[in-house]
Amino acid sequence: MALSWWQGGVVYQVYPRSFQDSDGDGTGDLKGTIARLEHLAWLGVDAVWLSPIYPSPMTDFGYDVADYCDIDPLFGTMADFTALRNRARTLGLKLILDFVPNHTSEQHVWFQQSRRREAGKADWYLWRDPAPGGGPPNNWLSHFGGLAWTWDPLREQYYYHAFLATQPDLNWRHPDVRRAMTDVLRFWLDRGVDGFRVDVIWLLIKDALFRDNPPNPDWDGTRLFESVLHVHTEDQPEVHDVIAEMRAALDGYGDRILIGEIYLPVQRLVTYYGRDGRGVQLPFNFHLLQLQDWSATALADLITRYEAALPGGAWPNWVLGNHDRRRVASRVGGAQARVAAMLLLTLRGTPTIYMGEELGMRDTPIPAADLRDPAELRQPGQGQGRDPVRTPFPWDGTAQRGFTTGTPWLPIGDDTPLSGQRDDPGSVVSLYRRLLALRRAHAALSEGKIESVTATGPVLRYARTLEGVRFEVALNTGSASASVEVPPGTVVADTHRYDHYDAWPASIILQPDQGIVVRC
Ligand code: TEU
Repeated sequence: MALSWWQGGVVYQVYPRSFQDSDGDGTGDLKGTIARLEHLAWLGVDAVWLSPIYPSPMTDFGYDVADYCDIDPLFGTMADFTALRNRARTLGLKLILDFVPNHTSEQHVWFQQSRRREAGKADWYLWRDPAPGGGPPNNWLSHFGGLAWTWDPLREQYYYHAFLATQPDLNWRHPDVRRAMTDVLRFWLDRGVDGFRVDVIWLLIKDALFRDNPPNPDWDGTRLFESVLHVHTEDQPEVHDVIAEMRAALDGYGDRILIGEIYLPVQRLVTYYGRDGRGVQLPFNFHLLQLQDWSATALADLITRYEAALPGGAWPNWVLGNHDRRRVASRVGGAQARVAAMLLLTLRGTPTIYMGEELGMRDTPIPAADLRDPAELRQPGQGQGRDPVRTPFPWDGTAQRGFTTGTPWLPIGDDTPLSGQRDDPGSVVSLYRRLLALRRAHAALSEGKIESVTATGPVLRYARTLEGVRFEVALNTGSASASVEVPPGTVVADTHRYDHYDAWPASIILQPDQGIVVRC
């Protein structure tokens, strides 16, 4: 079957603040990103997703949008955006923007009008009177700690914010809000954007009766946000109606996509493909990223459960990291990160690579004085901090790793820079390039079936097949060697070697943390 670009291709997430600075202010920008897009083409990915670049007070680093239809001066201008789009096209890269529809910045004109009950926007946000006995309307909590309600002395009501008080939630039950936000999609579609990663799409609709969330019986008493079960503030049935309206905005623009950010169990996650496939084409599958037990058994179970849960015609996807979660090399260790890369790039479905994964980047320790992330500053010591996963990309061995000529907005880690890996066939980036090239060369890997998913001791096995072509993948998730039986064939990828070699019919001994792909 002819795959769409977002099915056969590989997505690469750029966190623009940390990718490349062009003007020496220590923060990445669009001109810098343009200068580095060649890296993505060299690596062999097919689409670039940019975290938000819109005007923003940056209280949540751009996820507090003050104007959905412009570029923040920190990153550049609309002309820079156009240049970036054109450069991406020249390099054969699709362009995906981050769309942040759940909430705006409190500095957005819409919120200022709403708090003054002006311009028909009185109900564009979630305003409530105090509870009968005074205080917040209910017990809803912020992802970033504390209550999700803030009193506005001007309007003399509380407003709801799932995140910071500077990020008031829009009222997605209001048709004018939905209309305004689909206009935003068309604004960028008209300017050549190929798709959107939709921020917190599973949170868009809240309970119409504003009922208290029930207590979490398993709460361990640490993070307040986990003290309740968020049954009235996420995954509401009506959300699929508003997603279908978003999806409809893409109609008429050709092969454009929505990727939904959704942190839900598999059985709920797959409902976001929507009724009759009118949901998002790719509900982000974060289950590799969240897997606590990185073992062959747990991985085999996850792959099997996810594949079985997919509705007919739904296209899978896999992710190892993003700008909010610990880096995979820090979660599973540097050696296993190579195995994780082979897993990500040989599973069935669209992979998304988070910038720096291809270098084996680890979480960067951040001195307390340099912490920037409100998720950490408001919940200190609770493992919510994201600064360590957002540090600048190390391009070369110069003082600031080629990222900036100024002082970087976050400290730069000690990972081996690209310049130290490019020409080393045994490096992590060379492994990524080989695996990406293998995917691109063989439809069995980009679109083939996945079958025979098994775990034998520490070894995860599965096959990818299409029209008589078969690849066997064997991944040793353990720290001891393990023998595996593979059919006669050629090892075409190996986490520990970069040449092709014969796979004998007898058993192969996989070294600890070794993975192989055999063309049978
Ligand atoms: O993250 C939403 C989300 O999943 C939160 O739980 C997030 O993981 C947060 O880091 C919790 O500490 C999206 C964006 O990816 C994130 O960067 C934003 O801060 C957030 O929404 C608000 O827009």
